[in-house]
Amino acid sequence: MTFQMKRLYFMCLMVVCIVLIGFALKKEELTDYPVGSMEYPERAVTLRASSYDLNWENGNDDSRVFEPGQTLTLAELEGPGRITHIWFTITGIERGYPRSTMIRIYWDGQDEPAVESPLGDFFAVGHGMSVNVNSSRVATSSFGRAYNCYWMMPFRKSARVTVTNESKDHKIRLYWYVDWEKRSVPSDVPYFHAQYRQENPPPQGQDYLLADIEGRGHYVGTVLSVRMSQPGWFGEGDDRFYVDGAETPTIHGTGSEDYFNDAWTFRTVNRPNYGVSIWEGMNIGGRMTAYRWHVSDPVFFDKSLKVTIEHKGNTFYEDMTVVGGYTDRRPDFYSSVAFWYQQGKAKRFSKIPPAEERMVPYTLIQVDETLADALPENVVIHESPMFTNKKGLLFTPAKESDAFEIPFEVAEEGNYLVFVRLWPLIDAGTFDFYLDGQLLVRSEDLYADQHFVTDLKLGHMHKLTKGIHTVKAVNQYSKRGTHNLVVDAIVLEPVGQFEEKPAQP
Ligand SMILES: [Ca+2]
Ligand SMILES: [Ca+2]
Repeated sequence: MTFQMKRLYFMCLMVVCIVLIGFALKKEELTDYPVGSMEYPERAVTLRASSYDLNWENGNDDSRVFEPGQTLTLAELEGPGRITHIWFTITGIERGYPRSTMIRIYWDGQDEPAVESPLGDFFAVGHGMSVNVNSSRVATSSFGRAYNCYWMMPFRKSARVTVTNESKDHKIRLYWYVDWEKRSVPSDVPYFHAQYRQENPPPQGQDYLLADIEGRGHYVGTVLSVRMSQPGWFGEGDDRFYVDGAETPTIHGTGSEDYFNDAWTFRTVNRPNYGVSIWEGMNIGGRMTAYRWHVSDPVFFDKSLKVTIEHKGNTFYEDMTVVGGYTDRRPDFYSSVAFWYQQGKAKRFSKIPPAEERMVPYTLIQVDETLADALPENVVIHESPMFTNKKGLLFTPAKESDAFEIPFEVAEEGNYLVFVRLWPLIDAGTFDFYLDGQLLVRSEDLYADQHFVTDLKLGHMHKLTKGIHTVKAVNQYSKRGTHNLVVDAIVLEPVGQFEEKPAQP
């Protein structure tokens, strides 16, 4: 071999080596592509815990029934990994079941839950109500009966998701998905937390406490519900964030609706990172729920974080003159869920009250029982598991303007909200509703192709004397030709007293 040939041979060898190394590098790039985007996500094993029928090839029993007081584990996951999505649908008969049903999530075998909230409030709907929400982190649809959660929840060793039916008398039925990924998770990962608390009413002279956190992490969201016990406005309240033990607020807000990113009181609105799922106005007994996700603007803390909101506003005397323009004397019912990520085990700042204390006390008057021996013309008892006592009243008017009078007894004189608990159906008609002869709801079309019993609120506060009162439903023209009315019960919810106006000097 000549020297030139040797040199050529060596050069060829070099070229082959470079090409091979190039291929090797290229192959490496193909299997280890960039992280953090939809097109090139970091690889993981995708898994799901769901309520599917274990006899999945031949069965369709895809839900589980929870007896009163029963806790079921929906998912028991072995990490490391992260929960990426949770979906539920639920059927419950009890009035307010989204508040008597609790969700709890435990990380890494801890005996205390990092997430602990009534199901409805966790999904930005307070008061035990069911409404639709359309946000980036939680969304509900199907009249509030489909619940979706998109908070990312990493864990190192294990995750356990439970639901408890804290109703005393009623079963619930639940379908669920817990979607998750088995993947690597950094050793110092902060864990997702959510904690419910309430005060009825919050103390005078102190802000309402949303969160009192110790540790290192970042705050990512608030759900606040208020049920007004006086007419007027509760929401002059500033939001205040005290970072790492600061004695004065590190971050100051200007008012309740301002913190929830709206303006000049509330109205229902759905946005990705803020919204108002419930707003019933400034009337006595009016209910509100708002949410605010700090997704693009988390509040970081190294040692601790306290989050509060003022509960000051104005109140009216009975003659609608203003008691005070900036007072925290209002006896409103406040409840909230704080959402944050933090490393390690969180300090608890709340004890969950029993289910009955999470709702304003109410009385269900089962008119199918009180009227059973004296049913009016065109009214029959209608039996169905949809009703709170498995019975209701079915009124079938013979013609337009036929009326159904429903007498009910008030045991104690007081101020009340009055609801008719009814079942909208495909053969339901349109009705005017009166209380003691006063027209309060006009032309309510009760047609629905969905199956759930719900509350119809009759006006606002009513002063009711002890004794018999009457709800009257008057049939209106229905272009569909359907006329039925199905009533489960009359609901009485007490509301506060007006403040006494001082005598003029
Ligand atoms: Ca203010
Ligand atoms: Ca009933």
